[in-house]
Amino acid sequence: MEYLNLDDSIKLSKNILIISHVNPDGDTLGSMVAMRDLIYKQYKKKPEMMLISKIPKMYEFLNELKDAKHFSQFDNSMVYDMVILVDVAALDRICDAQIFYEKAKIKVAIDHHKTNNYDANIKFVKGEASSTGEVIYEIAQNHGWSIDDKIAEALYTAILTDTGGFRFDNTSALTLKIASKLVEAGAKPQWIYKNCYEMKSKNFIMFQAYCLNKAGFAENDKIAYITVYKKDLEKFASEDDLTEGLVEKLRSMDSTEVAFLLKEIDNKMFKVSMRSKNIDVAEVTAVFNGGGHKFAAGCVLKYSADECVKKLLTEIKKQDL
Ligand SMILES: [Mn+2]
Repeated sequence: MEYLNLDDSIKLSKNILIISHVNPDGDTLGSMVAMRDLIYKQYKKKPEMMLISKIPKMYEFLNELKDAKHFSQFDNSMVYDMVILVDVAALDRICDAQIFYEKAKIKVAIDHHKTNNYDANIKFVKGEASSTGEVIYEIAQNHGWSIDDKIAEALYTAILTDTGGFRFDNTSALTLKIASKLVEAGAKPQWIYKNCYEMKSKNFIMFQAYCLNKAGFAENDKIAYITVYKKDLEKFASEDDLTEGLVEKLRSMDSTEVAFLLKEIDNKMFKVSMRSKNIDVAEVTAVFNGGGHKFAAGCVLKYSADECVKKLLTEIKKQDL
């Protein structure tokens, strides 16, 4: 594919669309807003922003997201000069919105997933970056684009959430340097932290307490697990993703080596999220056609809850706990 330069391409494009991924997180949303504002400020063109699913409540503090529209509000026959995907690891992460990407005259991908391998005319993929927000910061620097306080806030949110609050092993010296530059540009760490991590509903806290109370343990508490049924989720009805962070809570226990969460999707069908401190849980979930990383992996099992737990425990015990 012919090499294109981002600056010239933006200048040539009359209409630009930025697409975030399904089940959006802080990185894809912060990156989308930042990219929109960077282009708007620098080129006086206002890209449109597309959501594939609802914005989690915790990210509504990013005011610019009010301009984002859901996929269903777009005219499918529309052809954009430029379509930019942010934090989209694979094209199935934008679901039916792929048609907009396929038709685009200039396709741009900005991402930090090492496995990113779809076609684009312009690609900024940095596997070693903590987040797409970090990649966008570098694009802005390299192009001499200015970063105002709103852009800084969006990029800081992207980096903060993808590094789990600067705790995960993707937090590099560069990540912290960029975060520092963003604070200088006007991002307020305490305010952003409060919005991302301290705005849970009462139902959310009570649901998590309820789940932790009925956690199961095996192998001298080296394995900890929770089963969440549809009826539980309905009972605590909430707009929040009630299971968010739950499996990490179990992992944080000193004795835990492997933690997993079984979430009922349908009768005899469970989505498994597995975390570990040392062992490779991607190897465990691969047995059940799942995928993921060494310390965080998942799969779907089609058995009763008891059978799922039994099968998973058997596989986990094969590892060197
Ligand atoms: Mn990301």
